[in-house]
Amino acid sequence: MKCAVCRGPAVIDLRRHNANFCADHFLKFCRDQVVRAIDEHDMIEPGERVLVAVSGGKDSLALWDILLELGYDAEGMTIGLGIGDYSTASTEAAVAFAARRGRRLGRIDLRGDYDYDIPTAAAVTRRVPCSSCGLSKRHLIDRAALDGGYDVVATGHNLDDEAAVLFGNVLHWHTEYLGRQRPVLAERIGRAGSGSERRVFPRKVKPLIRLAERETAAYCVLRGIDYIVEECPMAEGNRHLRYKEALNAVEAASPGAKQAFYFGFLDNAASRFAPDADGADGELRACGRCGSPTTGDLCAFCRLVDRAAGHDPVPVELVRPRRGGAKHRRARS
Ligand code: Q46
Ligand code: ZN
Ligand code: ZN
Repeated sequence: MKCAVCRGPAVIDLRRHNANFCADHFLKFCRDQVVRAIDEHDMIEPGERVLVAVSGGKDSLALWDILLELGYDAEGMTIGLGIGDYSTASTEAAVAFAARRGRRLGRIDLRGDYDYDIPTAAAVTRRVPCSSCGLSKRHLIDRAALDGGYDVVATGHNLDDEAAVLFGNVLHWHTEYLGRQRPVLAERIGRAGSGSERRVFPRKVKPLIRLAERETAAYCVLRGIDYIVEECPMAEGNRHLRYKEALNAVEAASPGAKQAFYFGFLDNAASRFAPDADGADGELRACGRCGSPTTGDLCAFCRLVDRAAGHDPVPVELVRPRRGGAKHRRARS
């Protein structure tokens, strides 16, 4: 197996590109894919301050590393979700990476700062954990970006993530979500409250859309980045993972299918659903407690805190969808 560029020994084969690469040219391939995504979708302008949402997994750490390698002014932000050993190890991986690169990592701990955690929120609200988790992460990262004066928030969603979400949205014809499934969500200016106009949502971008999960994992291994390998224990049994498995089966039979599905959607169909997303929010005003934009008196995050805070922590084992034997381990370079 030879590298497609230098003909040296290859370390990875990329069937969907019909090419093999040595370590150096694979790392270059990853950076080039990110440059292309950023350029094609006008994600980040030179000189802008970027806040990377860091989980401690392969995608967010690869993203942070690549943005730094490309010369972007990128700092990190991580949220302690309180999901047992998984969260502890995730935070450790994020902190270790930030220390190694000498970059600032903002930290919020749900239990310490807001007196709840994700397993407890799931138990109290009787909804799947990812519901309160996604809401908490979105709210706190947006808030941190606005308060910290960052121009843009970058998240580590990769091609597999986006294709799986698209698959689910198409299966159920969630047209409003299809209208929002874009690699860039523009910032929004509003007059939340009585004050003058200001940014109420930061711009959000997904620079890893041209890289598959296997590629971000290989990137981290080749760069010697320790990341948390285990999937979140609360994701077991969720639909997103089943859609990924289904798409992996299609991809194995037809390399490039995932890419064709997702980029075909962006090129041919995404704009057709934009009207379904526009106006779905209704009139926005300021949350009575935190000032975030909302359609009601209190934003969804403040309502979640009201319900979930102050309860004794509920152990992960009591909330996780299915009992399993997932192990915690770290990548070794
Ligand atoms: S949303 Fe759900 Fe993730 Fe939160 S509860 Fe775990 S699986 S961490 S990306
Ligand atoms: Zn090479
Ligand atoms: Zn609020």
